[in-house]
Amino acid sequence: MPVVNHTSRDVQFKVVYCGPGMGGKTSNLLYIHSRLGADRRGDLCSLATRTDRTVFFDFLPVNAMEINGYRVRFQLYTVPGQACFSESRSMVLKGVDGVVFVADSRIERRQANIDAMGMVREDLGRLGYSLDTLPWVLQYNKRDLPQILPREVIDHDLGLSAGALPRFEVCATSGFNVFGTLDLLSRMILHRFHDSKSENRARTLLRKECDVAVSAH
Ligand SMILES: Nc1nc2c(ncn2[C@@H]2O[C@H](COP(=O)(O)OP(=O)(O)OP(=O)(O)O)[C@@H](O)[C@H]2O)c(=O)[nH]1
Ligand SMILES: [Mg+2]
Repeated sequence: MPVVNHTSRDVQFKVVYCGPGMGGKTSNLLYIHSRLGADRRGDLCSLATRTDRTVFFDFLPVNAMEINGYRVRFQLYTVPGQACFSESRSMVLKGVDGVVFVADSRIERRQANIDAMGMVREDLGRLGYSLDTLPWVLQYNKRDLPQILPREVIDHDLGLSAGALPRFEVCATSGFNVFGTLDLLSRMILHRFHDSKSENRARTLLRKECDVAVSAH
């Protein structure tokens, strides 16, 4: 659910990157942080172990645009992929407006993808959300590596039929399709916001501009 502040003229949407441990969630945020100028984003805040495993979340605020005096921001979070951090995931997912599921394309991570999708659905369900209604995008990450699963196998494993769900082949470390993912998801979130019944005033203000979303340039 977006946070709309009419006093500070601010609309904030929450985007959460989910998926298996070591799949590339933090790498997405690192790349976005490295490519946006300081006027377009805040500091990247990460809480990780010494081996760079996320234990609570990563957080990166991104300024998308200003419309009629309202600043639109996307708050990007990652959740830890490790099963033991379920509580962290639930806290971060509270109030989510859109999800990026970062699947790891490596053959040996096949079961990890399945488990992670199960956990995301469970974590969202506990909060009263569902991937059936939330805007979300699938990333097939690590497409630069040899020995990767065909996209169709990942789709099948995750229970996804051929359909309208947006999917991107990604290399999070080089940045391939990282902004493509965020740009599309932010458009989906803005369209949904426009169609929703709440926050009429901000909705009207954002209406004409909801095709302008997040890109690196
Ligand atoms: N070759 C390759 N390596 C990647 C890619 N994306 C991430 N990595 C590497 O995979 C490892 C894990 O990436 P992270 O971004 O830390 O993964 P994470 O999903 O945040 O992991 P957790 O915080 O443990 O849940 C790092 O060594 C990254 O450099 C990719 O597209 N290609
Ligand atoms: Mg991480």
